[in-house]
Amino acid sequence: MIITGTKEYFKGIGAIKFEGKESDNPLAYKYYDADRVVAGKTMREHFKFAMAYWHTLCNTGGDPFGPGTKIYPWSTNSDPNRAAREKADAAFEFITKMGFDYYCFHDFDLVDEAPTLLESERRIQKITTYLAEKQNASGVKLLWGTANCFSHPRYMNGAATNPDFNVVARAGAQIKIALDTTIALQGENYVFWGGREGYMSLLNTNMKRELDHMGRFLNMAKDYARNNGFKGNFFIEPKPMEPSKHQYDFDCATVIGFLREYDLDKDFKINIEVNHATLAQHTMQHELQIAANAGMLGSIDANRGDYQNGWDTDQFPNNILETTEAMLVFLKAGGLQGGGINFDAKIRRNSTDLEDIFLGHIGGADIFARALLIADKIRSVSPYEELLAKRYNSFDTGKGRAFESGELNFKDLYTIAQENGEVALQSGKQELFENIVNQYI
Ligand code: XLS
Ligand code: NI
Ligand code: NI
Repeated sequence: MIITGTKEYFKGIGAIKFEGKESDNPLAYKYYDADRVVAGKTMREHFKFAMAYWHTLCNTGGDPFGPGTKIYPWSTNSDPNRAAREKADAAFEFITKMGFDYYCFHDFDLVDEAPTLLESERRIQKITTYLAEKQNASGVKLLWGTANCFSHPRYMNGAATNPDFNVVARAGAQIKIALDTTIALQGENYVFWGGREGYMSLLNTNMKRELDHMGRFLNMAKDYARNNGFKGNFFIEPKPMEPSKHQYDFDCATVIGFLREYDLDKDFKINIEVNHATLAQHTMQHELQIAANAGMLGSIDANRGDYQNGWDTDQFPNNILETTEAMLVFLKAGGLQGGGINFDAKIRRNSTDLEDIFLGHIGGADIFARALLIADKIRSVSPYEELLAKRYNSFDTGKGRAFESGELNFKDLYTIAQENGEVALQSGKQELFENIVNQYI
């Protein structure tokens, strides 16, 4: 059901429907068929597609070389509380027209930050009440909430890792309010992306102390939320750099080590973003696999980077090969734990039609749907899984099996190798694996 406010913002665009790949209608899904069952679940259940408030409703396209190019018809009101309600109306109109079930936000995406903490809290409480009504009316849910502890100048040296305790306390207050908001809106998860938790120069940084502070801070946040009824997951979103030169949540492997060191691994999982993976010199599928290995594959921020220029360009996903390889890991891991697919992506600065916001999201949903169908086929009808298992079958029986179950000692390896003589080469068959993927695309 489409939910508009008093004003319809996306006039002329109705519900986006599945029409199949033969359709020429740009405002229709070609592959995302929400109720189609793939590998035992509907596409809707697999993905839990979410709209990101910040890119979709707040970002007007400014870059270091010029101001925003988009004039959005919502949030032009000079009263911040009214502007927030208009933005929420636009948000729910968009989400329900897309047929998505979820959204995500930072605290100050919802409403502009006020001059004082108290006034900010009041503004957030007001818009929270309004959002709760919109959620009830539409059935749309909050996938995750978070706090923007990186834009305001006070956080220039970090939030939880700031060398000044007073800034750490301020970040704590802000995150307490963001947690209250997430709990009030029955948010299913809460995200920490440490935009400025890191450093610009190690010369002026006590790294050990800053990491200890972050560990303590996250434990305090977790305890507060748990004591106030939050049952969902906490996610850390790794990113190696930008805006800091070096960020502490560098990549999945680093985050897992951190969570285990500070005793947070039972409550925290990982929110993995495509463009952050590539900034860390990894593929998305590598990051998903690392998280899955640790049982921490929580959620996905879907976008894509630019393979020529490198930075966090947050473009809508459209790389079928990359997404198919990601979906192979996704399916094998049994999907996401608590999270969903949040489009942390923005249309280009020169994409200035309101329709472009729809086109970006439709393309993103379609690429995931298509990749899921392909990955499911590869796994269920091609020889892929069998070929992969075959590479390891020397561990399934005999000495290999004894090794895996810990029944051999190091000297046993020596004896076995002496008896074997030179080993025969086993081809890795990479080209065959690649051809199978291509065949099913
Ligand atoms: C920025 C991050 C941010 C998080 C939420 O690079 O992706 O948008 O997802 O704070
Ligand atoms: Ni993100
Ligand atoms: Ni990002």
